[in-house]
Amino acid sequence: MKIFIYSYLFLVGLSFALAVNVLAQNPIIRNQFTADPSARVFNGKVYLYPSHDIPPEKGKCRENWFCMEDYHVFSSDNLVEWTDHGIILTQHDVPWVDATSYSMWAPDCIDRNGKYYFFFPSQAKAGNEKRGFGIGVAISEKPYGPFIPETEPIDGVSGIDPNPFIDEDGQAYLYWSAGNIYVAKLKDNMLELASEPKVIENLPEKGLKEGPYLFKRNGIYYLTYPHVENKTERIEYAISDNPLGPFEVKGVIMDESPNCWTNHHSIIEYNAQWYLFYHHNDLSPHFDKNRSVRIDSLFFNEDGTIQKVIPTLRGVGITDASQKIQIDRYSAISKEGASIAFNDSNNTFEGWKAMFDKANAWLMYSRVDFGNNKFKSAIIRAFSKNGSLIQLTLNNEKGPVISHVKIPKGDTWQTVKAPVIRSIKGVQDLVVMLKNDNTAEIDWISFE
Ligand code: FUB
Repeated sequence: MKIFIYSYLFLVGLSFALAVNVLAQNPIIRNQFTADPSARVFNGKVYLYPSHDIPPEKGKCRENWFCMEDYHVFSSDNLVEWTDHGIILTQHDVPWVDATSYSMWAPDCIDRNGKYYFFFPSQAKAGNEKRGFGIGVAISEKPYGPFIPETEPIDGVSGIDPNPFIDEDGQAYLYWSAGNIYVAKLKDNMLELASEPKVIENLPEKGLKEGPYLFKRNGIYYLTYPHVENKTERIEYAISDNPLGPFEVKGVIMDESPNCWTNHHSIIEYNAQWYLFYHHNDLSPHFDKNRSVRIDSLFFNEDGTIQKVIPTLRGVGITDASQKIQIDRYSAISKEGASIAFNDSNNTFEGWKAMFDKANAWLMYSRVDFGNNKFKSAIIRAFSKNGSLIQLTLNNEKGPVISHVKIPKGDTWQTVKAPVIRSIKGVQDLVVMLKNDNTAEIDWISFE
């Protein structure tokens, strides 16, 4: 296979240059749009291979449609701090891809014999006999790239949303979608089909099905897929005792979500907990083709069926009390008087703030690690026109008070400090409550 040395050298440089840390709840990546998350555990770490949505520019992308030029990869060992390893592949690096199409849609990655195979769909160049969406493979020695693309897409496959799976006996399979969901065996080289593609039968007949993701647990093959049963996509699953089926539809993993037509997901087990990675348009509320990846925990029933996952803002993981605790990513909220809004609606990447406008309104943020009684002060970045009093408690709104923070009246944001008045140990839920009737806005809370 032809190797593109120049692309390789360029990507090596880029991978180092762009390695930065991002810290997040849901959505987990806050400095760019990310979608279609394929999460994988490689060498004890979680690697996330999402699509990279960008706002469609006139003359570049179709108006009001997906616009996707390249892929980044992210990694984490706690699901809270994510390292962006930079761009691993762009449409300009792939010989068969129409580099004016901005169609680098949902990818996935798998390892075999020390190599990482990155599967991605895109529009083939005009004149290519495999016009339309093809699925290509790019190979790397490392999970974070650089990835070297094959010169041609996989023969015999047309469609999107590739999902490779290797069974315990070493046989590899490729799932993908093109209205229906298809499967074929892959040869050991992971680059060619080893069987004729077949449509997976017994899935719902009506409504688009796409984004297949197959995993195996306790001998059961779970085929999970977004499906439009009503208006927008919801995530469903079917099970089988054979990766080629027949599958039996078992239920819904995540209901339709408001505002975002697509959902696309992956499911992994990491440190003895199962997680659902999925997307929503949190950072682009008025345009659902600019999406953001979220994570929530997923649980199985004893009989192997999957419990429905309710999307949360809080997401997963534990937040260190010395970090900026973004309480707008709350786990629970009072019935009245508390809400959230963007810090800057013209630049949603600035994140959110919590707003209180009624005495005793509160927000609860779960799983904050206070260590061993090491914090002496609470710090709040807040804004209050007429001055307000904020009370911090543990566990619930009536729980033990740990601090009272007086926010002086003012016309700008202020960072205010107040003493912690009791010993706090371990992982606790933090409750933030407004104690007077003046309004207050809070950007974040931290402890030192
Ligand atoms: O990201 C583009 C397309 O939207 C994906 O291929 C689908 O699964 C849907 O999420």
